[in-house]
Amino acid sequence: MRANLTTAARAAAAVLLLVLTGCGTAADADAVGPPDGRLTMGFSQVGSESGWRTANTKSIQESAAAAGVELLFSDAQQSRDRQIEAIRSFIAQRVDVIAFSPVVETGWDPVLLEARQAGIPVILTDRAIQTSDSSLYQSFLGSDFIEEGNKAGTWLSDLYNTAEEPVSIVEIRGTEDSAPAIERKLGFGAAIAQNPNLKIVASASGDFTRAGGKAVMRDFLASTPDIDVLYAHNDDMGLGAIEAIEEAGEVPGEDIKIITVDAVREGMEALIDGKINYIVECNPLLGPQLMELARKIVAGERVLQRVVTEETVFERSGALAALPGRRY
Ligand code: GYE
Repeated sequence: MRANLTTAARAAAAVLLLVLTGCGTAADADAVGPPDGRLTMGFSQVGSESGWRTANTKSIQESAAAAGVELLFSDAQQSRDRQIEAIRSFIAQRVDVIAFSPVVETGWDPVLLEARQAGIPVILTDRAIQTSDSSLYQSFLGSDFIEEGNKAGTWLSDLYNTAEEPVSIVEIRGTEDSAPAIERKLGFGAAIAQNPNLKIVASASGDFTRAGGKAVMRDFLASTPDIDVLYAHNDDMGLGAIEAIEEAGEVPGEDIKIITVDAVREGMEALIDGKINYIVECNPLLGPQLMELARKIVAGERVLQRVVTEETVFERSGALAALPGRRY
């Protein structure tokens, strides 16, 4: 269904969702806050695969400390099974609230039911899940990945709007079955469909890591003639691909135009150096909003079931102006 929704329809659906489910509160009647006043949060992180993730982890840890939240932090190294184990252990420790960034979209209902049965509210951060029962979590805080993909594709369509020849695009996707990989692909595909010259000629997953991006790009360069554009679902994979492109004797940013997502420091530096041409920002600094949501939920206050983070896009001039003030 997601694939067929227009932006307007999605916006309307989001408003409806807020009206219908904006009453998410803690899962059981006695959830009126921790007895000692100090809130304990179990947080299951995806891993440490990228610069974005490093900045996200730091934001969550620093915000917990600043908010006086006791944080039980667990790194799942990109494994759903390890995340489920971590969530079970948070339930066993009777934390006040569980937050997690789901590595993939599916497979969460059983453990979320266990959390509900234990009366522990759950917040999703960063990545969404597919579930038949969205009341299994109280709120989802994170980016609109379809919109991010759309921004990338729209920029490219405009860049080649007078092209008369086919433009060959290769795509390096994020982790298989993860929300950002699925949705960044969808949003990009919808936007480039406006320009019939733009064609994705190869697409593979680089698992959001630099090594993965490099390996995939090496394969593309060996198997796919005349690549014009690389669209990488994050900066790290783009940076790995740049190494492969340079090793093959081509000039990144010139021979092959490069678009990435995230806008972490090293990505922005490559944009300033002309090796990346365009970056769609994805904001990792979710910590302060997460702590605020947790506090409200545990206190039994109403929260929105969807909180979308604000983001922008960068070309070289914007990166030059923004980089000195950036924290990651
Ligand atoms: O873009 C990527 C990371 O889920 C938004 O995960 C996150 C993505 C981010 O590995 O760098």
